[in-house]
Amino acid sequence: MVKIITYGTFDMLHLGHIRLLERAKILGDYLIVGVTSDSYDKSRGKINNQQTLLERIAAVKATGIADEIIIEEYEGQKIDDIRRLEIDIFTVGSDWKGYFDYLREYCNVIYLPRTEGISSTEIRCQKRSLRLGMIGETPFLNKIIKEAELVNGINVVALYSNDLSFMEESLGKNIELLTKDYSEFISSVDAVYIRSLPEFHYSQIKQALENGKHVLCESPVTLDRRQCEELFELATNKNLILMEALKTAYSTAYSRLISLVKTGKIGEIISVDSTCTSLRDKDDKNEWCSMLNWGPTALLPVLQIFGTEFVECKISSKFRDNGYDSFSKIDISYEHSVATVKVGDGFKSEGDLIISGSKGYVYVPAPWWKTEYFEIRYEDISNNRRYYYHLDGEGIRYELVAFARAIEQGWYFSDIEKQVTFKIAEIMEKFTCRQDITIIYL
Ligand code: C2G
Repeated sequence: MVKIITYGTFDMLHLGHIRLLERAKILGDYLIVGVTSDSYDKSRGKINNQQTLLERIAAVKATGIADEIIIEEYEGQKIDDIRRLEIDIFTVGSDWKGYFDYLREYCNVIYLPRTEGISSTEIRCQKRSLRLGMIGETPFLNKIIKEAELVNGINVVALYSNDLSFMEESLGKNIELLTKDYSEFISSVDAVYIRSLPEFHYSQIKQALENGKHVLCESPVTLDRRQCEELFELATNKNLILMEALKTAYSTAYSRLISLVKTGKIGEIISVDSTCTSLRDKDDKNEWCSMLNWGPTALLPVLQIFGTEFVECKISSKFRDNGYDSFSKIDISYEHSVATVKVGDGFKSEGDLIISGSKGYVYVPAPWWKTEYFEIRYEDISNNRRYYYHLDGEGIRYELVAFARAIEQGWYFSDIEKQVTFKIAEIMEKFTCRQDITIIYL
């Protein structure tokens, strides 16, 4: 019996896939198909899958061509499978020609003609065509444009801005509409991404929602808790998506570490120490408060681990003449735990995250907010564990994928709990109003 194996994602199963499977089958007697897992696909940069692993397996099974289906979960698995399953022939489409020649050491390798004119990417782009508009004046928007190019079906078509000087010329020329006319802007998009000064967020979000547009807005969503709650209620009432853009929350490594500490891996958690600093580019006109710039990110693990009901919050800040803080230290006390958060764009420190527990601690090296890697360390270092989850583009593309998916399905499982979003708005409100919070002036 001649055993053949082939592998693929098989997202949105189409004629090209089916032809490949049919041709693979007639190379021998028994065809095994390896379907890639979601995490493996994400680790190799395939972030646009529309279907889950189970849906993709079911689709391949329904063709009736495969004699056996396995899951491909890690790089190098092919060698293990070929040896374990005593495979005679490995085959794959000709778009991979040469890439798998190393398998010739273990079996025959045959590249089959790829079916031209059809691909999962094209099908996804036809299925989803989200016209995204951007609001803001910061160079960060260039990153959004670049990252959006990697998300199937999202097209940045318009920019509403009072100052276009930040825009990279090569990127700007691909945007159909650069305008200061809001009505022209809002009528040309399906959804907006907002990265403007936080004091403008409330009105910009409200205007977009009232125009029936979905919103992805950088954190803090507002500088007023009540307004924040009002906007989320408005979005719900209008069946629109309002999502907080805080890219750290969408990175695999970060979300896995939060889940791990909640399983009790390091025992009872007593403290979280989170630092985020980056010396501001002196000619960056968008000078912000360090607290507004870094506070939401630095506070995220504290609020997600300990919750939003703390006993006391005290902030020690060094302020510039213009009233913006160049450095702030936030000391938060809970009933049975504490947290220390340091943020600054005028002072530099080690941007790590340390979560301390009764059995061990989590160490996330700088810059922890765009981490791919963290360690769980114990008294007996032989028990230490290291975790690595590949991260492309700081997490922005995963955030855009989550936003596009939320719009498609009409709801979303938020990577950031709403109470956390509201609490961030509340803390920022108290800090900027210098009210109802202890502030020590350094
Ligand atoms: N394919 C094809 N014609 C197309 C599209 C895809 O013949 N129009 C083939 C691919 O060459 C591949 C299989 O169908 O052999 C599955 O394609 P994908 O689902 O895109 O997955 P891919 O990542 O290309 O699979 O490790 C091997 C890879 O996983 C191969």
